[in-house]
Amino acid sequence: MTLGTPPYHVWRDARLLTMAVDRPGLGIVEHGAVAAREGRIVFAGPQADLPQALRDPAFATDCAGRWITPGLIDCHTHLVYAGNRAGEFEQRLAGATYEDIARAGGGIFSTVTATRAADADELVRQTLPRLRALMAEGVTTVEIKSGYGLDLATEARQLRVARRLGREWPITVVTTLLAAHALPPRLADRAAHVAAIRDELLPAIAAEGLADAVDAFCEGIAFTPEEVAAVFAAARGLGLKVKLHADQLSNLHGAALAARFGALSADHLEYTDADGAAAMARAGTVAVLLPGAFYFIRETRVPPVDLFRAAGVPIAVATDCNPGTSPLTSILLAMNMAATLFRLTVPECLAGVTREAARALGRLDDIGTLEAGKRCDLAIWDIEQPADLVYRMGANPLHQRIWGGQ
Ligand code: DI6
Ligand code: FE
Repeated sequence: MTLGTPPYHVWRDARLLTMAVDRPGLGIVEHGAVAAREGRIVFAGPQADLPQALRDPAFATDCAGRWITPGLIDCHTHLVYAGNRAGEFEQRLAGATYEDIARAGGGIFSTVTATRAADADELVRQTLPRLRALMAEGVTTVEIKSGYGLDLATEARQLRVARRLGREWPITVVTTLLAAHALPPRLADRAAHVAAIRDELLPAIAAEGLADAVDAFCEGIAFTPEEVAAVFAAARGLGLKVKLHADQLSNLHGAALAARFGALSADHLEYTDADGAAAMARAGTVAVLLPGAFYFIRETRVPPVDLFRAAGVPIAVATDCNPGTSPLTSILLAMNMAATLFRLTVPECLAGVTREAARALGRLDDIGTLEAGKRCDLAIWDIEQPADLVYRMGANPLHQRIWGGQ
């Protein structure tokens, strides 16, 4: 079939934020059109350049000047879990810190207990409202981590549920194993636990094809850089990409550690120093900023955005949706927070939830920009200008969401 052979579909009379790598800034096209066939973009650009073969009005939608962006990408979430930590939120309001609660056996462990007790259907039931909230704001790809099981059976169940959500709902799900998220309470032998993750859990998850990447939490209250390195070496040995919760609460040089393993991304990064930023730039590791967690735990140290800019580190923005430190299911609010709290520019915020988020998932060849050859994942917006998407709080101007051309 040639380019224009029906069935194809054209969204015309639109304004495009193509986010294309080879265009300046946001890659704006004022009088634009996007055409798709078999779920792929075959044309995105000025309407005047639309090939004759794609001009049949029977296959066109008039967008009436609305803006089209690539479908949004939330590249860091812990969406699949059971239970509720609102009580812990109240404890923190009364003065307890996140670390106090974690050391007292609460925090992550209360979610682990609830998640271990929930079967797959129950996990789906509890996760769906969060997934729907993201989809309602134009999210077409979401990364979902495990990390609330800590044992093989539960980590595998979380990842199977994540994969199932991707099969049953019109959204692309990318999965990440986060077995090295927390050390189980009353752990007798720390070294044996890390060895079990490395030698048993990881190979089993990889053999079932449940994880697209491996993550870890490198922190004083979690895993040491040496322990993370052991897990990462095993992951790389199994052909899995890595990413890291790095330098969130202190500087354990997690950014540089992630870079050393060629990580897709290093995430949080409030305490990252210049050496860490330089190492990330050399490795092409994306900085994933998570302003929801920064806000929710009332962190005061902001990630070194100027260092990332100066070093040329790509910057993405995500919700970090999780029950303990970022109960946030709005990617639009995450952009507003990244601008307000971290001083990202509007183009940086928009790139952070499209092109750079795709890069953070290792999927830039498939999603993240409006360019011929990519999946036709679109968000169509009732806005006057791109800044409206970042500026508002609590508004949802999504007009329509297209996933794989549908
Ligand atoms: N960093 C975080 O902010 C979350 N996990 C992590 O590694 C917190 C997870 C939780 O408290 O449930
Ligand atoms: Fe996280």
